[in-house]
Amino acid sequence: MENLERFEAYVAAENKVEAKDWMPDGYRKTLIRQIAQHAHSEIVGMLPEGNWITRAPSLRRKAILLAKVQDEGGHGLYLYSAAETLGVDRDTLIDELNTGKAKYSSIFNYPTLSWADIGAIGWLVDGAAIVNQVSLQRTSYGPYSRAMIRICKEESFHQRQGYEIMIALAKGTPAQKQMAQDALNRWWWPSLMMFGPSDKESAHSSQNMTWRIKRHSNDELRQKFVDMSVAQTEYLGLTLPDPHLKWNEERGHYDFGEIDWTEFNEVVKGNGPCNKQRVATRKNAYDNGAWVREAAVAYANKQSAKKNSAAA
Ligand code: BYC
Repeated sequence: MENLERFEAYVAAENKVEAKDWMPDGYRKTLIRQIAQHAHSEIVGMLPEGNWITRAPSLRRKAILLAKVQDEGGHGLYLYSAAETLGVDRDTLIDELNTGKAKYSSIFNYPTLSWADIGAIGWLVDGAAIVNQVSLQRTSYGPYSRAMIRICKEESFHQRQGYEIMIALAKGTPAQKQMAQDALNRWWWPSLMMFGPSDKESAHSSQNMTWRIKRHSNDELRQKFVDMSVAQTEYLGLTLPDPHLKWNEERGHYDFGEIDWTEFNEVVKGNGPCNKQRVATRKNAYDNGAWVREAAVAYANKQSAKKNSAAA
């Protein structure tokens, strides 16, 4: 049996591929692409929320938001480590992000204009991320799958903290309810875009589903997210900004309006409201942190020199 055939039978039987196993070049390449984009999304995802840490409305809210943003940094680290097991080094990946070559999720190129946006991000953005990532826990590449299991545990806490903010606002004063509705209006459509292009347009889905990297298509996951969000919105007493949203008895799902794919493509190409600001902020943070990296390397070198001279 050829390597490729054996590999495909192995993943089709729900076995996990590990770093040292033989894998097709295309499998390695697409995994590096997806995991790196995911890692970048986690650390760029810290920025819109980080914007509100100093302005959180109470100490409790500030402590929770700080913990959440720190979790995203941790998710980035798990994912960069998973990518490194495939033979790419972290400096290369970070360089691609800092020079604007790498992709990361479109969602993080929108601004956070009010405190309600922090609620909407937790509820919708982390909510959409969970729908996608729960399915990725069963991805065929072992290190990615294990990172996903840890990440999903934290994401569900993130989703609940966002929904709790939305409850407080939606059940608060009329002005607070209006803030919540405004945030929902602005974040709903970009959240649906997180699942990627429609199945007809998705370049990687078919191959990656055969290799069990992706377990569900972009449209399947998007539909699942829409279906679960409707009842959550009703509970809040808010309205989803989609006049075409309607239960379809025959399909057993909600029908919904067309996504603005022109907007999606522009944001992915780098022309969203905050793309330039996000990349510049990451690059500054990296440049300003150079002394920390140098100090850490110098310390590690000193420790190993000490060990070597003690052994000699
Ligand atoms: N934004 O063939 P397709 C999070 C790109 S959550 C930008 O369907 P694939 C977080 C795609 O990369 C967000 N680009 O691709 C949550 C491809 O470009 P290239 C991160 C997008 O890979 C809360 C092209 O379009 N989650 O981190 O089969 C707080 C064609 O697409 C987007 C993940 O990354 C987009 N929305 O499917 C903090 C989950 N959608 O590479 C952080 C892991 C598509 O050919 N990733 N593109 O140039 C995935 O599950 C899949 O990569 C996707 C796309 C479903 C996103």
